Amino acid sequence: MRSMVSLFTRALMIVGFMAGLAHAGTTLDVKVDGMSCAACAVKLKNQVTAISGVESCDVSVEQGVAKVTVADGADVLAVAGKLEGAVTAAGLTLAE
Ligand SMILES: [Cu+2]
Repeated sequence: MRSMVSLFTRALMIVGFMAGLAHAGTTLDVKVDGMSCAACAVKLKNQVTAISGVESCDVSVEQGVAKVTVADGADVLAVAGKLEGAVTAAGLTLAE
């Protein structure tokens, strides 16, 4: 099981990656392990779009990636910090 320190570091890495992109429509690419079919993608999309501040989420099962678009004016750090929980709730795991 991952430590909270690890989760926090991951969130910081995601936010750091897009630090220069503090505009509306910022997109985070989240790599996910465990997706095998369209149902996995739908579950993940539903979990991610339920996060406050997420405008949309497009999931590619083939690439194992969820493209998360953060809403205009949303707190990107808060969104990033909730992504792993959404992935876990969908029965999947964040890729290392
Ligand atoms: Cu599936």
